[in-house]
Amino acid sequence: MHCGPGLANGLSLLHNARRARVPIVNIVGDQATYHAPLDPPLTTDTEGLARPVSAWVRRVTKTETLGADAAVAVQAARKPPSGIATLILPSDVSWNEGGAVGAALDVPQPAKVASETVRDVARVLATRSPTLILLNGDAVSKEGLALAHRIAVATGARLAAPTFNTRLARGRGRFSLERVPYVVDIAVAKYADIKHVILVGTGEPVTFFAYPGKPGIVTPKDAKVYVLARPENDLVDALAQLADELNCPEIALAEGQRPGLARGLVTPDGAAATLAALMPNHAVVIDEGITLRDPFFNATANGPPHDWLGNIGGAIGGGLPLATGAAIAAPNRRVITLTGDGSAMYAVQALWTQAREQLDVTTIILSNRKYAVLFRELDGVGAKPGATATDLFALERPALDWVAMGKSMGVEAARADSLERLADLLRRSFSTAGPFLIELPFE
Ligand SMILES: Cc1ncc(C[n+]2csc(CCOP(=O)(O)OP(=O)(O)O)c2C)c(N)n1
Repeated sequence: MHCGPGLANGLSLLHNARRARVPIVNIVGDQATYHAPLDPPLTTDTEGLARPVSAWVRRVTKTETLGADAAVAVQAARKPPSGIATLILPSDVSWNEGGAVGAALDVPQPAKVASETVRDVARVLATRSPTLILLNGDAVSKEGLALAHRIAVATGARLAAPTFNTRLARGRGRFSLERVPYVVDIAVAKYADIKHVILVGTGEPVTFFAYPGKPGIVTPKDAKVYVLARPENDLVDALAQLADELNCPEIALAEGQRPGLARGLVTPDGAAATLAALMPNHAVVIDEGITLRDPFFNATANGPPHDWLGNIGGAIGGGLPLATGAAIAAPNRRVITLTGDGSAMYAVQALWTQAREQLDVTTIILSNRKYAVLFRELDGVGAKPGATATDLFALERPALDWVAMGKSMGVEAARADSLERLADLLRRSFSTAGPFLIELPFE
């Protein structure tokens, strides 16, 4: 990143990466050591900007130590539960002679959970009183999910992922998992009978915002909370230990029916079924669908195997850049981005990177031409939108032309006004290398 202001430009999405515990070494080039005191225009408190999103921050001061400092940055980023290591690199430190390659440093393995903790949690589950097991991180990998389902079947416990997940293994061959509903009243009603909550790599189910007169945690106040494992622990091992402790039998995976193609007018359920019917094996789905995300999540549960990457930090605009990163990291997998039209505007230049790098990304713009969720949020606090709020949350004055937007950045793009057309465009994109954008209008 380019000095403090360049870092500032990325902060909201680095916030998401921090919340998702993504290991990142973030190199911020900065003014030369002897130039900074002259107060040139890009001078700012770079460390101060970096700190809230970083697990580790260091300004390199000597060329001789640069290699070793970089090795510490890699180690800091990967140390469980992993995070962002920011390495600030003044230009003279970088251009001077005398740099040396630093030796790679050991990265500790995630700590295993103590057997007493496993026994305590097993005792709770053995009572068979209504229990919710909340899972995230590696606990929602294919392996983690299989273990969690064994435990659930043997004990009658219910399973859920938080409303927003870092990366969830889904589709054929994986046990499915529901998410804690976003809407407070729905979530509260769903978990009203829960007596125990067991946390595996996540925190309690906190609502996105406060709402007057409503709880901030959706499980009942008197439910007892137990931590089986923290994010920095070996979560799959913790579940394996628990399954052993409870002698949970092996279970078979019951496969659901893959949705078929839907026809006619574009509806959320129809579009979701069409995507589930056509998506290729081992796709990576990026979920920034905001108010339209649930139908896609539900329909794809019985689709081919895929990974589902959510926006765990809540800062919108991460969808297109996250897709760009995923496509670079997994070049043999199709990346499918589901994004609200409002969210897609925040870092729309990621499309240009996708074109430049010829990344296999299919972007589906869920174009409802408004910030729909903000109307729901207003309703949640008991406010009625007046003319100003209604106008402010509308994305219609002027309307966004997503086909032109994609093409202007070198991404082939088309609009799907029917589900048949959506199916045609998806087929075309999935069988052609490089990025493609589909504008999908919703009422
Ligand atoms: C960085 C950031 N800015 C603003 C917000 C507030 N915000 C949350 S959702 C949203 C609008 C999303 O609109 P869109 O992507 O079109 O989805 P829709 O609500 O229409 O489904 C806004 C502005 C936020 N969460 N993060």
